[in-house]
Order: sequence, then C-alpha cells, then structure tokens
Amino acid sequence: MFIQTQQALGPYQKADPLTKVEELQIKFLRLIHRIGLTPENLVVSQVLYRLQLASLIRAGESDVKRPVLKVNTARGIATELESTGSPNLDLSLRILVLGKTGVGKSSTINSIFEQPMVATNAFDPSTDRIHEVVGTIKGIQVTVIDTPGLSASYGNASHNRRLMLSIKRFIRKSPPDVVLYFERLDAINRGYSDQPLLKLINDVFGSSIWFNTILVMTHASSHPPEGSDGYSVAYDAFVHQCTTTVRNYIRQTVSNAQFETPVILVENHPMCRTNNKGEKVLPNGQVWLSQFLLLCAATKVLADANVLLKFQESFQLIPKNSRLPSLPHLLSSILRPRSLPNGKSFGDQDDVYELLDNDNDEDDYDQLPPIRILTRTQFKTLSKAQRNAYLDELDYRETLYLKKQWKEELRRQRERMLHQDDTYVRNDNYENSDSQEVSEVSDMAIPLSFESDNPAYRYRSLLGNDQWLVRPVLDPQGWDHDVAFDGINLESSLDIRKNFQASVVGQMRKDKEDFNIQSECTARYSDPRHHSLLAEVDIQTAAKDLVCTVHGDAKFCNFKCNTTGGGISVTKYGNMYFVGAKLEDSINIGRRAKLTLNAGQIRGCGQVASGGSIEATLRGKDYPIRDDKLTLATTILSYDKEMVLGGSIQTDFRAGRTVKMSVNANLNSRRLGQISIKTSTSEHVEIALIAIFSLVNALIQRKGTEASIDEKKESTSIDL
Ligand SMILES: Nc1nc2c(ncn2[C@@H]2O[C@H](COP(=O)(O)OP(=O)(O)O)[C@@H](O)[C@H]2O)c(=O)[nH]1
Ligand SMILES: [Mg+2]
Repeated sequence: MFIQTQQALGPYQKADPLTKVEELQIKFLRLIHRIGLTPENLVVSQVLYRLQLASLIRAGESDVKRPVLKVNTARGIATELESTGSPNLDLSLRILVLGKTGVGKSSTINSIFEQPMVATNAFDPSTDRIHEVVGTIKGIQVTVIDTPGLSASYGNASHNRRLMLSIKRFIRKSPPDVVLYFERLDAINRGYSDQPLLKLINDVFGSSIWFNTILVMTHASSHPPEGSDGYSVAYDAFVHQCTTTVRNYIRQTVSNAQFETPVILVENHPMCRTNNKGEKVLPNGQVWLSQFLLLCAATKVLADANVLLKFQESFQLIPKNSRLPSLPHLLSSILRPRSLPNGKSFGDQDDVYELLDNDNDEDDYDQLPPIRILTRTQFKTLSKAQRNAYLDELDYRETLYLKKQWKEELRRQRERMLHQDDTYVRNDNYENSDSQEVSEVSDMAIPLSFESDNPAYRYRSLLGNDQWLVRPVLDPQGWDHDVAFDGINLESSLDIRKNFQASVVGQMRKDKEDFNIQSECTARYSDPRHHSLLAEVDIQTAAKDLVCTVHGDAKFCNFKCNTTGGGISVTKYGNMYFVGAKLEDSINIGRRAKLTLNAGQIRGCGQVASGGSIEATLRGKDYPIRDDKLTLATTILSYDKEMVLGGSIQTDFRAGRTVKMSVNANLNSRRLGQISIKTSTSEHVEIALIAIFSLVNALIQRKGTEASIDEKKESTSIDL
C-alpha cells in the first residue's frame, strides 16, 4: 500500500502544495504514533480536521479538482511507515524560548532532552548568551534557542529591548517554528502583571509572533493555594485561573479578545511524580512531555500548511481593516489629479495659456461704449426692469474687465518666465529679488464638507512671509489648552528655477500619547511645450505606523488638444508595500469642453484594486474669470471580487448676480450616495436660503423613507 501511494504521490511531489500538506499530515500522524497518542486525542483531531479543511478549500478553488487524502488513509500509511521504520521521519522542530530569569527555561530544555544540555541555576542567571541546543527527541530533530532571561523589574525595559533585538537578529536567518513564553505557575497571583514585558515582545517582534507562541507554565506540580473556605483549590481550577490571567494579558497586548494562546504545563523538579512507564506526570495524571511535543508539532504543522496553501495572509490578529490601508483609497489617491498648493491642478496652467493663445476677442472691454455710473438716489428712481438691465450691464462689463486684467497678468507672467533664465535669482538672494518671483501661497481650499468643528479651517495665518504660511491647529478635545494649540500647519511653495516649482505642506500634531505628522512635498517641472513631470513624497502617521508614498507623474502634450500621461506610486505601510500605476488622457474639445479618461491599478499584500473613470467637463463661457462648470463622471472600481460602478454630477454656477451655487451629487451601485449643495452670496438672501432649506428638508425626508426600503444611504450637507 505504501509503495502504491508513493508512486501515486511521486509526480506531484515538487509542484503540488496539496501533496506537500498530505505528506505533512502523514509525518504528524507518525509523530503522534511515537508519542503514544491516538488520532482521537482532542488536539490531534483538531489539527487533522484543520489540515483537511484547508486542503478541501484549496482543492475546491484550484482548477485541477482532485480528491483530498482521507484521514483514515493517511493514518494507515503512517502506521505502516512506523512499523517498517523507514524512511526516517523527516521532521524537525525549531523552538525559541523567552521569559524572565529563573522561570525554568534552561531546566525545561534539559527535561525535554532527558539529559543535562545546558546549565541551570537557582539564584543567578546562568544563561549569559543566546545559543542553540540541538538534539533528537522521538526521532525528530529538535533545535532549541536558549536565551538569557528577561528582567522582571520595570526599570529594565532598555535592557530587555536590547536583548530582544539581539534575539531578533539571531533568528532572522532561520526563524523558529514555535516560540515558548515561560511563566512560573506558582508565581501567577492576583498581583501579577507582565503586561509591559508582553507589550515589548509585541513591539519588537511584531504581533504575528503570537500565532506561533505557546505559554509554558513551569513548577506545574506546585500546590494550589488555599481557597476562601480554608481548603486547597482543586488543581484544575487553579491551573485554569492562572492560565486565564496570563491569556488575558496576551489578549490585551494583541488587542484581540478572541485570541487564545495554547498552554503547556511543565514540571522540571527531579522528584516529579512518574507513572508506571516512568514518564513524568502532573498532579492531574497528564504526561507533560507528550503534551509538550504534541503542541509544538501541531503549531509547526499548521503553520507550515498555512504557508504551503497560502492561508497565512488571510489571518490577521488585529482586524484586517485597521492593519491594512484601504486599497480603494490608495487607488483613488493615485488617480486623483495632482495639484500644487496654489490650487492649480497639475497641467491646468497649460490649458490656461492655450486659452490665452486662442483668444482673439482681445479688446472687448476697450471697445465698449462708456457707461454712466448712477448714484444711489438715481438708482432708486429706476423701475425694476431698468434696475435689472443696469445691473446686468455692470455685471457684463465687470466680466470683460476681469478678463482683460487676467490676460495682461498672464502675459506678464509668461514674459517673466521666458526671461527668467538670465535674471534668475538664487534661493538665498530672495530678499533682493522681486517678490513677484515667489509664487503666492494661497489660502487653504475650503473642504468639500465644511466642518466648523475642524480648527484647521477656522484659524488663519498666525505668521507668514512671502514663502511660508504658518497656521496653528487647535483641537477642541486636545490635551493642553495652556499652549492654545495642539499642532502646527506649514505651507510653502516656490519657484526653484525656470519652469521648476516646489511646494511643501505639512502638519504636525502632538497629544499625550501620539505624535502625528502629515506632510506632502511636491516638485514639478514643466517645459515650454507643455510637457510636465511631477514627483511627490507623502509621509503621514497612521496609528503606530508611518505611511510613506512616493509618486511620479508625467504628462505629454502629444497633439494640440490632447495630453497623455502616466504615473506610478509606491506606498510603504509598516512593513508592507503597495505599488500602483495609472494612465490618463485628456482631450480638449473646443475651448470649453474637456474629456478626461484614466485607469489605474494598485497591488500589494496579495490584493489588487483596479479602477478607472471618464469625466466630461463643460465650462461656462466666461472661464476662467467665472468658474461656472458642469462635470459628469462615471467611475468603476474592482476590488476583492466586487465591482462598484459610480456616477457623479457636479455643477458650479451663478444663480443671479450675487449668489453662487455648487451642487454635487453622486451615487454608486452599492446604493451609497451623497448630495451636497453649497451657496455663497454677497447679499442677504434669507428668502432664497429658506427655500433651499425646505427643499433639502423635503429631500431628506423623501430619501429617508426610500432608505428604509432600499437600504439607500444619503447624506446631505449644506455649506454656507
Ligand atoms: N520545582 C521546580 N523547580 C524548577 C522548575 N523549573 C526550574 N526550576 C528551578 O529553577 C531554577 C532556575 O531555573 P533555570 O532553568 O536556570 O531558569 P532560566 O533562567 O529560566 O533558564 C533552577 O534551580 C531550577 O532547578 C520546575 O518546574 N519546578
Ligand atoms: Mg537559563
């Protein structure tokens, strides 16, 4: 039977991970046989069940459908191999021990090898360096990495950190299969708290260390303490209470309430009770060495199977979303048009120059007949229709005048750029240079939804010169109001040399525990033929990690009305990397219409998100003096086997002479959407506002009833 199976498995051996998992299962069963346990043992059956389940899931997913090796068949093969004794059980275990000094790490190593391998000491730390102890237990090769004890006193955190870092270096090349964290059973009492030590382990090795960690309790034959009734607590209840205490600390450390660390009880005392086979037993009759080997082997086998079947990525100790940045979010950040802080979107300036070149109705304003400006009393004598006609005329003239001004300014600017080569003033001579050389720092753009609670928008420049704009950031819930603000916001943008601009935006905030940074550095080069290059580095803190993104964009004006571009970005989040790329194209149709298409993909940590959008913009006839426009966009996003389609409409227009409206609405195929209406006015228009409020109210109510039926979610924001 064995030979048959070998032949059957033979051809798959290299290629098929499922076959490797089946081999692992057979090896595990052979070891169980040697330890003297049966597959009916609770832990053994759990391990076999998990291996079966994992294989079935992967076999079901793969294209080559094939039956998974049944437990009974595997058991038969294992028994047969054990009875013939060949081939050798090719299984190895690599174990790292961690724990405070004197808890019995070295003694346990001697106990499991059943001979003195390392020195132990009751009073002084006797393990002074990290070293490997190699031997065989039940025919499998076991390597234990013995480490000097950690210090229990809180003042010694730096010693502990140094020690852990050197352990981390030691295991870098070949990581352990199992980590044993040691405690003394008799030392766990109500006052026990090793949380700082556990937290340090978590910080140095990362939370993934807990997947392979087993809690080892030495001195397991200790007498349970007396209960409140004067009698000793039952042994099992005592053990349960102690393990629960330590497990809870580990749960708090990894911030996961479900996490259950396996426990092994150990007794190293030479006088430990033995059974009739001479095996050391605990007060409850358990042979602790077999339990020890079983749990170590189970941990290794399950971890190996996860790696082989690529399951390890789907396990996250801390809920997935808080650890992984959202891929759709990263994708939309790569797809968004890049902008410099002066509000000009990357490439926009070129459009504007183009408009200037194409604009022939030069002297519109100068050709207008003169108009008589009325005094207030004269104005009052006019009829309503006359008043309107008069105001319209003024408005028209204002537009033309602004247009003329704008063109002149643009021409001057272009002139300057062309002559800058010779007269270019270096950075350090800025005092002497014409202050016009420095691009102006604009005010912070008003966010889409204006939150009056967000102080970044409430406080304006504290101190500023031509190059730097500095603003305080005040958090109403902040920790220290004596200093009046919790952070600082810095912005600067300057022309470094001809056609080369750079900008920095940064915000730093500090509260009692966290220090947050958010910064964006951008450099942009654009050549006279409207080709442009942009490089950007974003750094920000997210929880405890630093998220760093490097982004590069290039745009080529290949035809007169067509611009093609592409970009790549790399994001580092903790120790994960995400790489993204995008392609985009924008076509100007006439002077006022623009069509933009883009598509991009981002991947990392085995996940992929792809998406794209088509956007059509129609600008008002007075662009860019008045920025009336209508934008229609559709987007598509595919992530995690799901496809989401979205559509949005945005329009900015003037409703009458004094009121500007901005309406933004979007909805996606998940039935999530948003409507936002903003108005700004230079006159009191309470009546109009009341109308809008009632309109919005009516909308909310209607949508509210729809929502209950359709699970539709809408949010409405009104910004004044
Ligand atoms: N009674 C008892 N004593 C133990 C046990 N484990 C270790 N010891 C004793 O505790 C002392 C310190 O042990 P050692 O292995 O050197 O601790 P390490 O610093 O963690 O390596 C030694 O004197 C051991 O004999 C145990 O399970 N039961
Ligand atoms: Mg030791």
